[in-house]
Amino acid sequence: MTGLFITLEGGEGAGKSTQIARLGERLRGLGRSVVTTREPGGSPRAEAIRESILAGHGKPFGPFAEALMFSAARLDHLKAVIRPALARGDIVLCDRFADSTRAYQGALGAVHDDVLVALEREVVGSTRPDLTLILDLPAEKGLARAAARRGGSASAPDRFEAENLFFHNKLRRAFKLIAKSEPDRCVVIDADRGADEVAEAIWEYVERLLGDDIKNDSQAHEIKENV
Ligand code: Z5A
Repeated sequence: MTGLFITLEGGEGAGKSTQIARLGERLRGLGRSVVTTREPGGSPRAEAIRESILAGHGKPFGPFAEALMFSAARLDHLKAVIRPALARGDIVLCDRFADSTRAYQGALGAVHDDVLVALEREVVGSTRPDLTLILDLPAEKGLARAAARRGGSASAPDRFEAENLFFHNKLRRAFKLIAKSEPDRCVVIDADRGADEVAEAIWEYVERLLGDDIKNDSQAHEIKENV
């Protein structure tokens, strides 16, 4: 058994955290070891960088500096969490990864492609996702969901939630372009429907990725449960 690396991407409030929790539960129910994690963050040092970025401390330095901050967090996250988990044969489910740098700092921040490609090569190396699920939703709906979750005006939007609708529509297009450019790795999931339906659509792709592996695991798990 080898580890598998699955990432979820998309705009604000698309449902990534919701779906990662569900997918993790489903896979664990089949007896698989699952690590659910997120970016920026996922390790203590990367979480410290997350706090700083989302508080907007990187913004005055510009998108390139922010790309470096996300990359520094990613370096630690990969070393401390993702690579050890994959080496153990676990399934790693990660809420955002390098495609978010491509979309936010690249397409929106206008950091040049060549720079981001070089950065990604250095930071990510060969630890590329096996599958990337891009949750797609009209920007207005995602922002409304994120606002509802914050509870109206109870807490302020973070650094990126505070951007305008133009930004979020452009973001949506950027993720679709990434999916188009790497169709073997990426799939676009319609996230504008109930959470159960989204979960089923995601499961179809995950099941396909796991192939016979999951069928064998599932049977072995049933046998173990029944003895
Ligand atoms: N960023 C970057 O610029 N560069 C990078 O390299 C990386 C990240 C890695 C991290 O924020 C920010 O960093 C992010 C990009 C940037 N921008 N922002 N903001 P974050 O991790 O705090 O936030 P997020 O990644 O955007 O996630 P989110 O806003 O928490 O949304 P979500 O995880 O996709 O959605 P959710 O929490 O699962 O759902 C949102 C609400 O909708 C919640 O109340 C749910 O109960 C509800 N929900 C979920 N699914 C449904 C369905 N299907 N129907 C109805 N309601 C639903």
